[in-house]
Amino acid sequence: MKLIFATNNEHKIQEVRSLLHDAFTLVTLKEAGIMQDIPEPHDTLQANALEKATVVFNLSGENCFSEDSGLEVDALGGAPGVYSARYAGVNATAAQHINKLLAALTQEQNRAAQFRTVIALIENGQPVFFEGICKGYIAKTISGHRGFGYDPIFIPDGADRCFAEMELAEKNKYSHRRKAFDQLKTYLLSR
Ligand code: ITT
Repeated sequence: MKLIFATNNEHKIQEVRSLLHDAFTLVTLKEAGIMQDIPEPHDTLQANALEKATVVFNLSGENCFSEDSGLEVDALGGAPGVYSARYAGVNATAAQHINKLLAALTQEQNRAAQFRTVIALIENGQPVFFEGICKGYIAKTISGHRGFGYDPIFIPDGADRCFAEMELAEKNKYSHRRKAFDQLKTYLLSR
C-alpha cells in the first residue's frame, strides 16, 4: 500500500521508515513532487495533524498521513506541547529550545514530562486518528548526539539514559511515535 507522509522533517521520515511494515511504501513529499511548506496553525496536535494531511490529500488525491508531536512538561502546564517546534522562536535551533526548557525548570523538582504523537491518516478521503504517548522526565543536562529535537534531555520511564544516547531501535522500544505507528499498522493490516 502506497502512503504519502506529509512531513518536512527528515528525522521523522527516518524513524517512520524504521517502524512501518514492508507492506507499506512510504512516499515523501519530495518524492510526490509536493514542495510547499505546510502550515501548523492550530492549538492542538490533532488539528495540526489533520491540517497537514488534508493539504497533501487535496494536492495529491492519494492516501496519506501526517503526524504532529510535542513534548508536554507537567511543571509547565503541558508546555511546550503543540508549540514544541517553535518554543524558543520560529527560527530557533534545537539547542536553543532545549536551553530555554532547562532554564524554565532550574528550580523545579517535578521534572515529569511526556512526548505525544497524533497521526492523521486520510484513507479514501476519510480521516482516522491514532495517538502514542511516552512518559518520562527531563534530565538536568544534555547528553548524547543521536535523534533530534528534545532527545538530548528526555529520559523515558524504564530507561536510565536519554533518547539521544540510544540507537534508533532502542528509542523505538519506548517512543511515542512507535506506539502511534503500531496502531496505524494494526488498523491498516487488519482490513
Ligand atoms: P512536520 O510538521 O513537517 O512533520 P516538525 O519538525 O514541524 O515536522 P512537529 O510540528 O510535530 O514537527 O514538531 C514537533 C517538535 O517536537 C519537533 O520539531 C521536535 O523539536 C519535537 N519532537 C517531536 N518528536 C520528537 C522526538 O521523537 N524526539 C525529540 N523531539 C521531538
